[in-house]
Amino acid sequence: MAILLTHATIATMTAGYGLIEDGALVAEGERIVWIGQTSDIPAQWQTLPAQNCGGRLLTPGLVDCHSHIVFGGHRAVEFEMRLNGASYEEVARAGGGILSTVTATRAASEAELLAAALARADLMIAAGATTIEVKSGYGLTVADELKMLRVARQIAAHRRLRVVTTHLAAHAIPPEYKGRPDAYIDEVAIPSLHAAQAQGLIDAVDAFCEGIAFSPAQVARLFRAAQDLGLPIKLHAEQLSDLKGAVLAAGMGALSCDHVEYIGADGVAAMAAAGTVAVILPGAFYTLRETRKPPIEAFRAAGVPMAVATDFNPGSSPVASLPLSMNMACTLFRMTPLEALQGTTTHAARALGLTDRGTIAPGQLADLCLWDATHPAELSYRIGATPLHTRIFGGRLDA
Ligand code: DI6
Ligand code: FE
Repeated sequence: MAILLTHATIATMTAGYGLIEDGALVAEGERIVWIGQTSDIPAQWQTLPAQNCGGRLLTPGLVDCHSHIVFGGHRAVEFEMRLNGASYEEVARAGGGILSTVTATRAASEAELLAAALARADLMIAAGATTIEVKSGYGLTVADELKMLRVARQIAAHRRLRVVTTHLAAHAIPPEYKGRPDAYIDEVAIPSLHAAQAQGLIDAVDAFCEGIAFSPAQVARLFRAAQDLGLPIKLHAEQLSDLKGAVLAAGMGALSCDHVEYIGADGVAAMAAAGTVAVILPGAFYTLRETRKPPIEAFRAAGVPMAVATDFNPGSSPVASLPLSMNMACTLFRMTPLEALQGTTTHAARALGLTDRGTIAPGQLADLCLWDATHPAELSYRIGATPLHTRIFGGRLDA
């Protein structure tokens, strides 16, 4: 099956926006086979029934490279606690936070988790996502981490969405391992990693390197086990303090370091040297009313590619929308609308180690978004309204 789109303003996202005015695109099967000017469509495709885009903006389908959408329950009560003055760390230390979601996730059946995750995936799709990353990390036993990962793997069978899964057993220390994080790494994190890889459930390995979670030495041990299995690594680094997780992760060749509000100059330099992507998560910054911003100017100056993601999770970032995250990245962090769109297309794909999406070019997957917009900056500019007109997934328009 082939499709022909005509009269689109195409942001190819190759070299800046890479705008093509009055552009046209042909996809055959899942792939883009031609792009150019509407006036230059090669004869072999001129007879295809054309979808006239009426000048609308066509971008790559958005890529959300950091989410935690498989979980039980919600955390609205904790939201209230924090508004009454408790910090995220205080809530976590009081047994709330991530651990309350762990209790709800352990109690939920696979079918319940899947139904809830699909409802969240629908929100992401409605805001323009065509690829999402989904992490485990609310099970914290071997069996419950595997349960979460099986659910994450099932999402793509039920929705027109590509899903990349990440093992995040090293997300928090469960009550039964309180004060024994090393034992948790040895008895749960590493065994669940081996089992998940053996069952084909994971594409990458992540950890939370923080005072309330795991030390760089513990993370390094897990990452060595990941690399022995041939899996790429990434890290929740420097979200609340500077433990030098980014120096560690970049030094081991990580795909990305995420959050990075508290990163130092050494971390930025290590990421630049390794080509590690900085994943900017303004939804968590906003929700936690953080004040320390990621060093956007330093990343820019060092040439560290920046991605923008939702971090969709029940505690620190209950947001499904990439365009809203782009708006926050611009308004809160002074990223430019071009950087924000690169952050949810080409750089987000790179953060997942993927080169077949995130730009519009022949050979790329025909995952695209057509927007009720004419300039790419409109995607970052609007607040709360998603101007998505039509999503194209694998060369087929959404119904
Ligand atoms: N940092 C975050 O922002 C999420 N995980 C993490 O390590 C929060 C997860 C949660 O609060 O449930
Ligand atoms: Fe996260």
